[in-house]
Amino acid sequence: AYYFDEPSHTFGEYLLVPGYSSTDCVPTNVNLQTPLVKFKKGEQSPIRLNIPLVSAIMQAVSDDKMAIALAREGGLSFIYGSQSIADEAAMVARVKSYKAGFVTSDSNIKPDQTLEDVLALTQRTGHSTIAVTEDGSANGKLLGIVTSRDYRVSRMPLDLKVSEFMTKFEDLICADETTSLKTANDIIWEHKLNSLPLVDKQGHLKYMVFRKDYASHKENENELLDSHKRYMVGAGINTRDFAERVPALVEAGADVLCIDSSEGFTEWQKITIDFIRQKYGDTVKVGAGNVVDKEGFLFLAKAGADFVKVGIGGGSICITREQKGIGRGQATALIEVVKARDEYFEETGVYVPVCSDGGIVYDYHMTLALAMGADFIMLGRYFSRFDESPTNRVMVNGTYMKEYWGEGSNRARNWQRYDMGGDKKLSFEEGVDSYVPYAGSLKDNVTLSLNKVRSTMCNCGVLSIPELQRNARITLVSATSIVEGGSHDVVLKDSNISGYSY
Ligand code: MZP
Repeated sequence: AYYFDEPSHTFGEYLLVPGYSSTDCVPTNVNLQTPLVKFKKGEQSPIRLNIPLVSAIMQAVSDDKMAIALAREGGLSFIYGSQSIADEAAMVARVKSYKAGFVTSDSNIKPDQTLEDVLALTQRTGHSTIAVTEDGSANGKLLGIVTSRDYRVSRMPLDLKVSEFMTKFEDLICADETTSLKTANDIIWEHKLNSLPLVDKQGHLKYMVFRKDYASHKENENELLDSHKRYMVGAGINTRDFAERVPALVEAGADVLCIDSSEGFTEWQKITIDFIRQKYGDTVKVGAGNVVDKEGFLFLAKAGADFVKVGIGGGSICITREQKGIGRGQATALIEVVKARDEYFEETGVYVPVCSDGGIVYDYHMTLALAMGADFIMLGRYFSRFDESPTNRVMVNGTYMKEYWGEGSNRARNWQRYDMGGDKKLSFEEGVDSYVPYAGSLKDNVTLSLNKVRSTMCNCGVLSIPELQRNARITLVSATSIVEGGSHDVVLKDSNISGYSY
């Protein structure tokens, strides 16, 4: 047998050591954009995320509702594949048909009209206001009508800094459904929006007003000004029925696919990728995994994967390590795969993004995963706790919980995920059925978690994920210093107050 020199470690055994922070290092300046699929040196990834979070390919996590909520925040969901092809394709189609635009309050506007239609109409009729509805449809709950008192805003120069823009907020008056007049700022905070659209005299979308703590990067701004685009969505596939499933998902409009498997270093994955390349060339993007070492990464990168997912046995509901004795500490697996990705990039000029999948317990684990080189992070338990996850909210011993079960549990029976070419059934369980504490809305939680990530990045003196990957300084910690990291040697007055976020 071959013995690895080092024991394998988890995220909880590492800490980041702060670096020099200049006065520019403030959380609002942090850019969390990241590539999702492979690209050549000097080029940009054809699909990028505004935040480095994707939701797990699981029945208890990623349906169309979750996908819309997460896409709104700039991340992406992979709709679960352990359902019929027709049902999965229908979920994808529902996300794609959801319009992320804004509509006017004009009664001539029909629910199925696009933002372009609306703008054309406002141009013709000379409307000066735009209504913002909760779901972007004409029937949606009216959040507010934005107008400018004398259209002064349309004369503001485009290069105006967001901070300066904010001071001019009082010029903008808005009416909500109660028709009382409010400032744009009031509406933004009241409805927890990231931004509001502002229109010029002709009804053209001219500016976005951002929340004070919202990243003010030009790229973000531009992307939001194209915001009538449809939401992006991914979908899980397996190595058995890909010849039927892939065409249905592509037809439904999936932006990216991912082979969902507990073990990705297999010929089955290559056969699946080959099928996609033969049928669609590079136009259909597909990630592969999961792997935990250099060999696994190189195999999938050479097979043509658009990204590679890392992680075996670290998921919160996973008992693969107990059942089969395979796996590797998530941090060690990630560090080795990232090294292989960087060497592969040096040799071939092709950058294959790496996704760290599973095992995130504290918010700081997200920052650590990114610092260790992950381009984005897949989370199951984290998202399952929110209103938007597909599962029931139940009361257990006086506390609200959400159900969360593994794909390898008897409840999900996703045998294709654990398939090694045998019978079409789950031979034994590799996952559990569980509860997780209910945590409220996705938006509130993601905002809080990413505020922590941005803040830590500033402590490390970096303003982007690539900078974090290059400059982070990471230390292993001893078991004793892990104890030192929590509150210790005091009697807590309120047991809810601790470093533990969920
Ligand atoms: P976590 O975010 O809950 O820690 O982990 C989620 C990840 O666990 C998923 O993305 C998937 O890779 C993995 N998973 C899903 N089901 C099982 C199982 O039943 C599992 N064993 O390990």
